[in-house]
Amino acid sequence: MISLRLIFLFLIISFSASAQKDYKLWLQYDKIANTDLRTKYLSDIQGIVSLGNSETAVTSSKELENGLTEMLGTKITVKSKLDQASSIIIGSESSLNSEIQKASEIDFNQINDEGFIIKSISIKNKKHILISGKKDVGVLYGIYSFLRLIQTNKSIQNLDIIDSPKTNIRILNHWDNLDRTVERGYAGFSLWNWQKLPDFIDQRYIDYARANASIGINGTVLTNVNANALILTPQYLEKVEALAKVFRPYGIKVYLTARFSAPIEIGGLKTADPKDAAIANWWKAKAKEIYTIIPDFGGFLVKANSEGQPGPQNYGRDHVDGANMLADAVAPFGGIIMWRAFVYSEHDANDRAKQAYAEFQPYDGKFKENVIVQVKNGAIDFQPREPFHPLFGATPKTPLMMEFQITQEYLGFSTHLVYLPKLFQEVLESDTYQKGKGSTVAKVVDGTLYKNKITGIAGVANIGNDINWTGHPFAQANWYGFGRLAWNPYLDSEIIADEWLRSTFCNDENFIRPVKEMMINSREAVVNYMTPLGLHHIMDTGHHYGPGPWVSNLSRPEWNPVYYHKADKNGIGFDRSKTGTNAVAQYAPEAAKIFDNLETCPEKDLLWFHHVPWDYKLKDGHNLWDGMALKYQEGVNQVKAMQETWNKIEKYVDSQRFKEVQMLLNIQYKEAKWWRDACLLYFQQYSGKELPIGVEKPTQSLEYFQSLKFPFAPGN
Ligand code: GCV
Repeated sequence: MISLRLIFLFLIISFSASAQKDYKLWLQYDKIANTDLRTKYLSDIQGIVSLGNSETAVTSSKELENGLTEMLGTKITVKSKLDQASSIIIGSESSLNSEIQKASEIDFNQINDEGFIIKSISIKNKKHILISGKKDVGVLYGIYSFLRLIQTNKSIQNLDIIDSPKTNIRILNHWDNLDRTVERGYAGFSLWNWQKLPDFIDQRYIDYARANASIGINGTVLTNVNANALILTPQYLEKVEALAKVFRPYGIKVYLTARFSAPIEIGGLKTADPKDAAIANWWKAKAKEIYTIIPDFGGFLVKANSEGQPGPQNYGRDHVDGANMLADAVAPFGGIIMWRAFVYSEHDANDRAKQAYAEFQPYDGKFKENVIVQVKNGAIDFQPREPFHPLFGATPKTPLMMEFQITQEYLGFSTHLVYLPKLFQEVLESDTYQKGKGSTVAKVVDGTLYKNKITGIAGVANIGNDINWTGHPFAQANWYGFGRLAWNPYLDSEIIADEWLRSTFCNDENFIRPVKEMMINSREAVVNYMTPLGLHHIMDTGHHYGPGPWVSNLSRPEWNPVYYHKADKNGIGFDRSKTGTNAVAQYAPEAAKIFDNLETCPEKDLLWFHHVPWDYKLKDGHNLWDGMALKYQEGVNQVKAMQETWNKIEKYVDSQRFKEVQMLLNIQYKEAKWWRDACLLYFQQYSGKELPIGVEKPTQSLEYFQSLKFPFAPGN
């Protein structure tokens, strides 16, 4: 009996240790396995000298103390004065005494207000490492960067690191509703427990802030863009204030979504017309009310006249009128307006891919200085692959911020392992040619192309209250990678994967090498088994879970997959060339020329821009039908290879995360085959051709796949 109890206790303890691993994200701070290395680090790190005393400075030194103590396996203590021990000295420019300043010879002009410098220095013949910045928040970022060096087992000799974020606003967009459901959320319910706020501060809020600060995220929009005006009432604002207070020491500002009709819904007014003085005054008063309790409130994110949301067009006004009215309200307090360009209308017969550009490009130069237009990475909607949005680079006088989707609405939810930084990097590296060759999307976004004052990158969060935050253990890498790329849009996603794996799992090369490769290939795998060769938006209706290329009965034409693939006896694909909808003309002439010509259009985007005959010869010699079928099969094979990789690394991973990923990969494999079979059976009706050798025969009929229903698919 006793032994049974002991076994039970042991199981509980080991389960909670594993669960903690899941929860701790990339901030595991595991004790360094290599003892020689640990001893080496210990000779350079005998203490911490913390010079600041602001909330952020205290937070930083605690994080450093905890991180180092855990990784070095010895208590590393914090002192306020330098002594004879080799120390990590932390403090902002103004806190450094003349002795440290002289020894470091730091030129603070090399960094911006959020940047940091990590430098090996010598004082009285003793080696120290200085982590500094113009402001305390820079020091905080420097500390996380230093901890990452140790986490990834890098040398800390002769350090001279100078780094600043390349964008101003690095922000998560939570599509969280006030009832705690999350639109397109696949990791449980919302983190924000509105009912218990403001008095109950969940430890999660603090750990959320730590995780974000560690990757440089400095803003969070707490609420869904499909907004509820109640968030702007005093009852909710005091809850928002409580969250802002938790996030402040971590350099994170709080933003809210503004429902355009709020003056009617919570203000008792008869209209929300932006040209009506009473409405403008209502927003001014609302802004003042918010800033009185949250002085560093960031501003509003707005989805207006998009998918049924209210907006200025309800009153015969335009997006400029709406955005500028709100901009005036927050301007006195230093706030900004992030106005989304995700618009398309059922009343517009134009190609949906053209509508946002057509509407927003002519507004260039008309927005107030504190407005930034938020544009999705592609012109349709967060597909596994889309060519970059034509608005990037097309508005020299209007800053644009990137909107990526970290949550995997169209990429297998949180059941599929897809490493998204690969997708993000592909978009950021794309050449818009708007100011000649080399005018990449990254240069638009970081403001270097047109010298914009405000710059930013937003990511639609994949975070919920699941123990592991993101549903899939590897989806944590997408949150991490988003933050790293928002900090520096030129980073290489493979390096980010390396960092993340080492910080989250271990430094053993036998683990890192194969698992990194698995992550890197995972993005192309999902494109292959869902939407190869430029296919897009062929997911099932509403929830977007699984294939639905046959769907044709929705009220709005552009909600139907048949609108996007246009398969018929002659071929497949959306003709956006000069002879089709001429969407290519929205790009700079050089890019337009590349996309317009069948010969030069990258094959990965082929069916995005062209309707191509089934017999069209692809670059590898296959005809289109065979090539497409082989791509679907390749995607399935890639998932199988991912399973094989994972099954070999069991000894490097705790059993819980090992099993979770193993089960999820099994689901992904099943679903990759589902995608392949359903799509090929459906398109085969049009191609009229046999499956080529090498492609497995479907085990179910098309009718079977068409009959599948998912009434409670999450996130919908
Ligand atoms: C928040 C897509 C999603 C919607 C989302 C919308 C948007 O259409 O399916 O859930 O709404 O994008 O980005 O506004």
